[in-house]
Amino acid sequence: MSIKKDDFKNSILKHLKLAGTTLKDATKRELFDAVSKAAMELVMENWRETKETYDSKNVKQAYYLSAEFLMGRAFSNNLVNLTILDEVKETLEDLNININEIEDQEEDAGLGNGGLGRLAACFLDSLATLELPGHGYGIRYKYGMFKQKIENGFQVEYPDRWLDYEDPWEVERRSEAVKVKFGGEVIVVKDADGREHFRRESAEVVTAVPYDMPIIGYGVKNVNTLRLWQAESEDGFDLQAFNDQHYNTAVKKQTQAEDISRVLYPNDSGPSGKELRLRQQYFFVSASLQDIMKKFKAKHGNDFSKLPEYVAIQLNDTHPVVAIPELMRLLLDWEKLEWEVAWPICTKVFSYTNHTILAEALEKWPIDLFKKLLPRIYQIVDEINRRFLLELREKYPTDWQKHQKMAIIGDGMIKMAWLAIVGSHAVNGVAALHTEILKNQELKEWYELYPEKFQNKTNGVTQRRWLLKSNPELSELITKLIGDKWITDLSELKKLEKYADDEKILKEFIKIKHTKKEQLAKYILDTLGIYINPDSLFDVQIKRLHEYKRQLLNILHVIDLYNNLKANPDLDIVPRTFIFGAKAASGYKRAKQIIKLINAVAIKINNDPDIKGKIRVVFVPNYRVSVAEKLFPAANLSEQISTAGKEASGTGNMKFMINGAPTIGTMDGANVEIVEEAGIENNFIFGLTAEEVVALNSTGEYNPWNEYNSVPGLKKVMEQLLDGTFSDDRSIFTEIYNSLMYGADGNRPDQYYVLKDFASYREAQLRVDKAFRDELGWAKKAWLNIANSGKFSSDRTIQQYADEIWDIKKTTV
Ligand code: B1H
Repeated sequence: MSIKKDDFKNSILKHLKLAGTTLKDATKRELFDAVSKAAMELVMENWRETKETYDSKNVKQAYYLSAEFLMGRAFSNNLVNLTILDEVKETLEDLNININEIEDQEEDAGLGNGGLGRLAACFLDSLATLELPGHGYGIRYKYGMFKQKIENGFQVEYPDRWLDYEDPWEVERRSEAVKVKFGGEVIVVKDADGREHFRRESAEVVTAVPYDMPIIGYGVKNVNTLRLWQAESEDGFDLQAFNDQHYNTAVKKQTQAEDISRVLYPNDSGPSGKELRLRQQYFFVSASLQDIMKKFKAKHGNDFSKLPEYVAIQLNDTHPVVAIPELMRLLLDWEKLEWEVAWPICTKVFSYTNHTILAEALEKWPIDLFKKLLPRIYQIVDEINRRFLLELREKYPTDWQKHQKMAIIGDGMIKMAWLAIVGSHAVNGVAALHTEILKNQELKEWYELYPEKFQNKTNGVTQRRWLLKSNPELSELITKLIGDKWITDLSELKKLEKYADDEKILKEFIKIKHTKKEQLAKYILDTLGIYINPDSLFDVQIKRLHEYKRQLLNILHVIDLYNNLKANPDLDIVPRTFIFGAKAASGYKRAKQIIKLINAVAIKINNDPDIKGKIRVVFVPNYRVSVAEKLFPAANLSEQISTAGKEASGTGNMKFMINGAPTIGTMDGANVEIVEEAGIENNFIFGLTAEEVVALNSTGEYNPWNEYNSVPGLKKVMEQLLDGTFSDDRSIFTEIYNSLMYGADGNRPDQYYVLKDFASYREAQLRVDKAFRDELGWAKKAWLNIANSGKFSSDRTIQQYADEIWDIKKTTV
């Protein structure tokens, strides 16, 4: 689309006027609101037309159910996708307004933890851009991912008050609110035909109010919808109790209802098992399914056999899996279908994505809790389980162990992943290696039972946000060389390969990388007061803090390097800046200790004059989408060093790649495919393979003391965790030390093989150091990574979901 600058300007002025202010008096936030609302006017028409088109063409639509959507900022991204960013920028310049300052008024929509939530956001962008009828359903958390501050080297969490100002990019749709019931009693009534009817008595009723965000396709008219539900009490507060001066009682019901959408659980890859979490899940799932059914019935009446022809529902991990019994409930209790009719409808509608094999992240709910909160849903799960076990017994008549292992209900728990597999027609992993591990190890018996359900869908990222928007300088160079088709077809980047030996082009690329590094250095100086040298190698690890991701391996290597520099101040190394960004789950003690260690090492090294600035360590607090947009383009080296077999895919690895940062990493997750595409010679692979990890696990013979005693320098590094080198309080890193050397919390010593991989990692880092000295040689590696990153567009991923799972079709508006 294109805009008339005068019209847009007048629209901005109109919105300022409606807000009771003027161009002269408006605060930056008021300007942000006015400009956003002016843009929203352009969006609204396409949004309505999109709904009408999908409706009149009667197309199948997909719904992505996810407890998390890590959207980040909407402003610039939406202007980019509307293809009006430059015009808006000029319009604002005419008004003496700097667009960057306006952009910075917006809080990130941090409604997710990390990769899983951000993947959902990238998928929505791709759906709209590919003109596919696909939408998101989730929760409008009042408080998203907590704000992280570093105080005295420790992480401290503060609430994320992202909704303090009204969000101009969302539309409240109160008239489409629905009710969700919890608890109470299930009353069974038999009718004359002997059919059972289920009614609920004395349930707690919560109102789900939808708020819609437009998902704008790039350069097309399609505007899809992200619908987020907010929980409210059905009838406000209890006026009677208020009149009787029982204030707490008066608002209790209200508070209890609002609690449901109050805050995102900040546990990446590890659920909480708490009742409120189950309430959140059922709340948004029930509201979404009621919404989907309402739309279906308005269009197709009561012929529910047609539901799978018009509706596909993707379950993003197990968090929304209660949708399977909930749809059964709607079909059985509300629509009076027979079980045998309803069940195949369900399995055809649902498909399930698994995002992790970490045992602690596999959701299970205690039967008692589940039954109390969702009595009718429990009955249905029980029946699903009963029927499934019959099927299993038929197939494996005497294999009791298998029956026990695969039962949906067992050991006092409801196993949500099992329910997901039984109730879906497709189950997918998120990278080739991950899917193989699911098929051959974690879900082996399931794969044997239902081989036809299993698929791989390697993750991807949207190049609109992660290249076009966040790296306009590199985008411009690419477009100059190969045209702009890559924006909607990333495989076009392959055409860059022919410039891999073109010195002039590589130098342009080097210059751009330097510009992005200067911009990041300025941001870090402005926000943290820390100077970093843009000529040093920017070595970046940004992701959630988790032991399996091994930030610890990275920082132990930094300590070793520091020791070597202290011993030999003239050591010839490439100057490096080690950059970290990571939030730890609030209750994850070890992760928080590792953050403290990184900060302690940073202070020690950055203040040591002997080091002469050769190495620097920076921990960027409050890592989030908007900061990621500054970090990826500025990176020289991408740290992807998880214990092999543990990182299902990773998506940060892809964002580095498309911005020209080679990977130092293990053969894990999508790293395997990155190396396959870009060449092992253009990346730095090290460490145990997933198979070797499995083998080591099973022998139980690994002993970290062997590495401790034999790998040069390692003993010293480990001792420094205890001897006060990095902290006056000698005790604070003991637990890290103990977990590595003795094991903790019932785990084996060094369960993530940090010491085991240390030597191999250091050797890979030496290869990096050597390669980086050859400026053009390095640029060529980086360039070949970019040229071969086509596969990692979420457009490719989404087209595969559309073709191979959902069967939805491109629908042009
Ligand atoms: C991933 C999660 C996750 N896998 C539970 N699992 C959560 C699990 O709040 N919870 O309860 C939150 C998140 N997140 C990530 O998904 C994987 O670790 C990455 O490897 C993968 O790239 C990403 C997207 O598929």
